[in-house]
Amino acid sequence: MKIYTVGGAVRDELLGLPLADRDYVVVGATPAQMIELGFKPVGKDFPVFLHPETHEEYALARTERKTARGYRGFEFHAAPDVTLEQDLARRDLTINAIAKDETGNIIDPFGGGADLKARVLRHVGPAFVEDPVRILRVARFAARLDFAIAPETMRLMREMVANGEADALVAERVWQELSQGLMERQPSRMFRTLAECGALAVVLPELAGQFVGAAGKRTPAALDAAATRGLGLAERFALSMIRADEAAISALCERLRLPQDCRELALLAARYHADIEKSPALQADAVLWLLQNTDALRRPARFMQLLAVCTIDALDAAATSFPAAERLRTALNAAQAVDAGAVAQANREPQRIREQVARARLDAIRRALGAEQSPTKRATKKGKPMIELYTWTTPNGRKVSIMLEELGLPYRAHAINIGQGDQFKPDYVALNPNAKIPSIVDPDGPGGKPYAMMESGAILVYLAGKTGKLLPKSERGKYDALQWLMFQMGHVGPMFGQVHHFLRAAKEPVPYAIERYTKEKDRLYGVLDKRLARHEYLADEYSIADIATYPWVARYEWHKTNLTDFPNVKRWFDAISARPAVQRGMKVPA
Ligand SMILES: N[C@@H](CCC(=O)N[C@@H](CS)C(=O)NCC(=O)O)C(=O)O
Repeated sequence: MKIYTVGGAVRDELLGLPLADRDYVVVGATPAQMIELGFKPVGKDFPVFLHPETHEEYALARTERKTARGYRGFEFHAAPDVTLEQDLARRDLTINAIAKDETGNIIDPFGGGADLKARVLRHVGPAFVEDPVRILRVARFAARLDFAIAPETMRLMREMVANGEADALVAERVWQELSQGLMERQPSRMFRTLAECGALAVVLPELAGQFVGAAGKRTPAALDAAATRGLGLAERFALSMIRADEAAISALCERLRLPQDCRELALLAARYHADIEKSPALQADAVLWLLQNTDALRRPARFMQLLAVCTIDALDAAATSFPAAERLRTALNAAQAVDAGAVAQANREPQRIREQVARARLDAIRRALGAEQSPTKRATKKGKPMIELYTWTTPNGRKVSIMLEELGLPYRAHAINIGQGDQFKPDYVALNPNAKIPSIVDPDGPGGKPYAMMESGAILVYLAGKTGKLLPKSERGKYDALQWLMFQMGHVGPMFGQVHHFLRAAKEPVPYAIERYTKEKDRLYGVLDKRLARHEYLADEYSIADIATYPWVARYEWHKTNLTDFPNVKRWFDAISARPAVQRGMKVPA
């Protein structure tokens, strides 16, 4: 019986790298002999034993025969007559097929030593194509060692992809290799190698877009910078998909069964990195909004990970400071320092506790960030273009003032008193052919030219498009929001409006109309309540659908609704009422 050290331990020793686990091959032994020597059998598919004292792995020399597609489709043959060379021949790369005997002699039948010197990853033999995991392993070794890939090996990898061999890769093996590769010194090399052989588009199609075009320059550099700075796996994975669609991130996480922390951070980074990057320009209320939406107050450690991801994304490896992260850390510290328990105790109206805590946090952030002026004033000083809003103290008007406040866009409100007939004046009808409020004029409209708009729903969609905010970024989320926005425009607004008219403004009581529209209004509350029982907001995240619906529900006393009859609507209503921007928007025009 002869024992050899093999694989990574020999390779790394020759490279002068620190030693990880040692693996051994035993030639000329039977399982019974191993057990007699006190080794513990552990291999399920082929004979592997643990040393009785060191617990290191000792495998009997074996050969392999391909029997089916995929990395499981092998039959093993282990017997005392299998030679060391035969065992080494079944390995993937020459640099992994070097052995060392007990006296320190190197056995290198495939030229692994020369390839180590030349810094080349080269396959051992034609059997390489039999295991698709090898494509991922080569890519991972490229990330680890920064070796070139031998052209003949790259050719084989391309053939494997073209033959559909890579389709047989199972999820857990993909993530196992991907996660190890991400933690290597130069993760970008893994993705470049996979892209070069065509495997990226097949095995990780959701990621492929991140390594071409403009993203293709930024993502690899950011990943390598993350490695230089020693960031963790969740951060590196988030960086690899930071510019991907949220639906693509979810699909990849689902398919490869990624750990929750990786999934959560990747989704947060994709959704909020642009806001975080722009955050130095945000007012205190928008900063609080950002902290709340990223759940920073409850999960500060995860928020720090998010800031680390955004910092790397915004910088190249050499730069050291990212003021946005500094400012958000300051804001988070200030908000965390607010004693929510004390605020709650000092409050006589329990239903207002959330609002009061939010206000206390806002004040703390404002103080910590230094006194800030309102967006309107700031913009005026700097001479930025201002949106003109023509509105009145009604739900349709308030949708737009809330939206403008949420966005922090500079605007000027003009009161169009619809009770006095201002909406019919020719100047106004020139802006809004339907003679209703609200309307806006954006001096910096499409193509940089002034643009006038009517219809509150369309205005909300326009402002969301202009700023990239308050309309979910995922395809699904966007259409969810648009459905509920249309539901508000087509049902909630018109029907609640009829109830208000017949209960408060009709020249004579019309019981039939009151009954008809009240019933319909209650039915609509039921629809909203059901939706909100399963979703925090109408489209999962706070959006223009909520902004459109909120001011109509805020008139619950006008249409004689007891919100406690619709507990989910009430929960949603209270949450939105606590938003400082909503409170400001509801007071426009003053
Ligand atoms: N669908 C329009 C409805 C606008 C609308 O009905 N506005 C009402 C105030 S909430 C109005 O201007 N009423 C004056 C009138 O009818 O003469 C929108 O959402 O913008």
